[in-house]
Amino acid sequence: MALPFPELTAEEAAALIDNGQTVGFSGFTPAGAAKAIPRALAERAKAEHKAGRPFKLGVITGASTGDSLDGRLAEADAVAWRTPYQSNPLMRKNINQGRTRFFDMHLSLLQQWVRYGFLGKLHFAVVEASEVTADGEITLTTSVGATNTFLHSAEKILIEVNSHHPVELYGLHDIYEPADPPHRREVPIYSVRQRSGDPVVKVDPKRIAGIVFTDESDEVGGFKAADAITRKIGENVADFLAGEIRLGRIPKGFLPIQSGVGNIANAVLGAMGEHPDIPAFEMYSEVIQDSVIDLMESGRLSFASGTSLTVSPQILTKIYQNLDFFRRRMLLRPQEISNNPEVVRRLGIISINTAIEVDIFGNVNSTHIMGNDMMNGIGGSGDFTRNAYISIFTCPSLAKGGQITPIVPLCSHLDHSEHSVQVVVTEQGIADLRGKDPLERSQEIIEKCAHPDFRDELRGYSRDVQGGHTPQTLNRAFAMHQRFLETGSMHGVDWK
Ligand code: 0RQ
Repeated sequence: MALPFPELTAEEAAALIDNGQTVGFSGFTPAGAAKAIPRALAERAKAEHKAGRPFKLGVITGASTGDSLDGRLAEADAVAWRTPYQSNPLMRKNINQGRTRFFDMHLSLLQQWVRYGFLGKLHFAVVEASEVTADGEITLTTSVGATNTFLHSAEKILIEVNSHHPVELYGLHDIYEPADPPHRREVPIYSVRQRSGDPVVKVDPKRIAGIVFTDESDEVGGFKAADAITRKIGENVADFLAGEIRLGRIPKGFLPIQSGVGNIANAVLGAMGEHPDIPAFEMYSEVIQDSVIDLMESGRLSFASGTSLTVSPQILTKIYQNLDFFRRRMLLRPQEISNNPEVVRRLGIISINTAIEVDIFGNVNSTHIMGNDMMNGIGGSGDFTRNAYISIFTCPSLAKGGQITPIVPLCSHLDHSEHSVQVVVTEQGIADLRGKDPLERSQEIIEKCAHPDFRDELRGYSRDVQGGHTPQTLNRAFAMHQRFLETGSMHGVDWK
């Protein structure tokens, strides 16, 4: 039956959106991101700019997206402001050069901020779907992210119905949107596998301004194979967790895992899958990535709850060919539920995220390079870290060809404070910070996690400090960063 909505080209859809408006796009990582309409918006922006007219939008998504969204819009300089997370090189450049205002948000807060009106009026929701019905029931594709809230809050809706994704995706999603205070109740999730919502997002069909039919795959890149460093970091995390089971500090049946994105996270999951003392486990996380699927097939991972299925195209094909098998082992929730602090604390989730810098007292910088430049954003790392059963941060002990130590005297930007960070792991070893005061923490981190080439320099930093609770010297705290900015290396600081 033909749908009662205008069928538009991407260009016609883009023409409905005006300069200065705010758009909520589907997409959490490139998974499930709108593609055709943002590309057309970028072309529109270029044409408007050429004609001497302004054209910039407020852009909200679930998290990062792919080239068609962040890449093209950044290239066209079409983004006035952006939240909550991005990882595209062109978008990053615009942010760091001041062309796009970016505010970095905990991902679990985004949906309620949109509902509360903290981000102003949401003019359009532009979302990808695998199916939409005449009465406004929308089945999403490879992510939920914040899409259900965009659909509920926007004045008008544009939908890319993407036939690359089978309509059999119905049932993969669990859409639960909490009431807002003062009416909010507890989130009714008491186990990783529990469903508490609907398989579809329901909207008033009158708000659907048009549909664009497409057929294109997600723009998810592959992962680098684990190298010796990432493999060793993974093994150290797995050894630490196996030790905690042995000591009776983690239940024998294990607890759900949250794992960040990227190559280290992939290697950590791989090492956990191979460890003989870690039982088959569950994930309550944000992103379901390639390594998760491998572990599911080998029986090492029994269930994964996330908000996006961020897998490479060949893995997605495999999932679609065997959807019954995978649907019994995974589900996708909105990001305010996948990252919900209440649920993280209740389920006892073990969080594992990656740091750019860790200081010798256990503070973590996840977002900034040398204090100034934004990398990607805090993402979900804070949602999980602050509320985890055990919070772990990983990083290599050297960066930039050995000229930088990610273990520093004081972080050049703070995302996770010493109060939330419990364990730090590099390829050198494991620093367990629980129950340790600042002096003990600094010794633990330097001796177990720092690279041997930098240990003496780091020891030198607090050597002469007398008294006080935290051995910190304010006028020398950034001497290693300063040295790098002046010479291209953190080596050679004279502490006198
Ligand atoms: O630079 O790309 O120019 O080589 O930073 O570092 O080692 O490739 O690590 O890709 O895993 O990213 C923290 C950014 C790590 C990521 C971060 C340079 C390094 C390289 C990237 P190049 P790697 P990864 C929940 C979890 C925040 C969000 C989060 C992230 C580049 O994990 O965005 O945790 N996390 N989400 O060379 C200067 C240092 C450096 C440094 C590394 N100390 N100084 N440069 N680099 N350390 C999931 C979601 O929220 C989606």
